[in-house]
Amino acid sequence: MKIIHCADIHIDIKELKGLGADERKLKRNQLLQNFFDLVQYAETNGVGAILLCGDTFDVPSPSKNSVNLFKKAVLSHPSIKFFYIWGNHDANFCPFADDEMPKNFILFKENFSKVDLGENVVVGGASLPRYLPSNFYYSIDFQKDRFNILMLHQPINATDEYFNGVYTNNLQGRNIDYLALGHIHLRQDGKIDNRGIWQYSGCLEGKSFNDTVKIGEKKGFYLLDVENGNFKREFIPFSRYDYRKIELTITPDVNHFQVMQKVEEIASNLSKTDLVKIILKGKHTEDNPVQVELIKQNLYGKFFYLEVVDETTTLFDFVKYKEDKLSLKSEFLKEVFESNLSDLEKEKIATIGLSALKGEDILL
Ligand SMILES: [Mn+2]
Repeated sequence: MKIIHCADIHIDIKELKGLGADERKLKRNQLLQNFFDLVQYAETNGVGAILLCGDTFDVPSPSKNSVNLFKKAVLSHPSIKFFYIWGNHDANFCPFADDEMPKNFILFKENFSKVDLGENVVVGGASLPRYLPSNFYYSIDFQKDRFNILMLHQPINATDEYFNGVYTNNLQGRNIDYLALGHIHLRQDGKIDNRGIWQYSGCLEGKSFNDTVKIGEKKGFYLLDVENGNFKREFIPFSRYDYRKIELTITPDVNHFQVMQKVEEIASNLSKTDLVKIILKGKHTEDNPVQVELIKQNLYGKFFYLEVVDETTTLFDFVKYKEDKLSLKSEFLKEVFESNLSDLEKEKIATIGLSALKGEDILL
């Protein structure tokens, strides 16, 4: 039996920092489109169940239009079972709250419950609140001779600002084969005990520069294939617009054209659907600052979104400034270099001071 494990779709996303109105609309609609594409993928590939592991919606009261379309997608695929828990973003929200629950849509509320999927596969889960119900771990009553999947939207072995979290030592011995997790947007996995593993699928599509993927990679979901108590899992890349962060360290001996050449080399591996943040680090001489605007100009229109961040610092010629007569800069440098500080500290303070006196942004 094939099962899709996905999480954190964040339909109707509110925050999309930095994007212009058109890009915002495209990116926002893509999250909903991803869900339809996912259902289509399930249909085409003979998938029996889709596990939606929380934060399917970005808000607890999504738009009527999105909810209606979501419901239609579920209702028009009766051969696929949709398992649903809510997360911290869409807490207590169920798309079918006002309707009769369709047979192929299963909601797990605060308390653990489970459903037999047939072929010896059981899916259980809970939409846990911040503080776990006291009997939560004990209520997981999976049977030994089944393949048991548990769905949760939680930090694992940790507490965060939303949840107190679930701990693997308390899940041990409870016949869990696969813990399908949502909440953390990165792909991660680990062991529960000799029998089971936990897995974060990561979000289906990134929603900020916190969800970056390496060049050549994508966000996506896991496809599980369970057969006779054994299973295979395969990651399926699925995102459309990907966040990429690129760090480039420059040295004082390179000029703008050499920097640009390096940037272009990196850019050639990126695509028009990428959201790109280029962060420049390192040092440049005073008369050779990083040309942020020219870099942007050069790459204009090549990506879905581009941000260039200059985190470089200026390498000052202290000797030149010290020789100045009656200048604030030379007086300041005299103070610093005649102090008892270490050479490293002197250089650091002198650089910060001169940057401040020149009205530059100071990075401490
Ligand atoms: Mn979450």
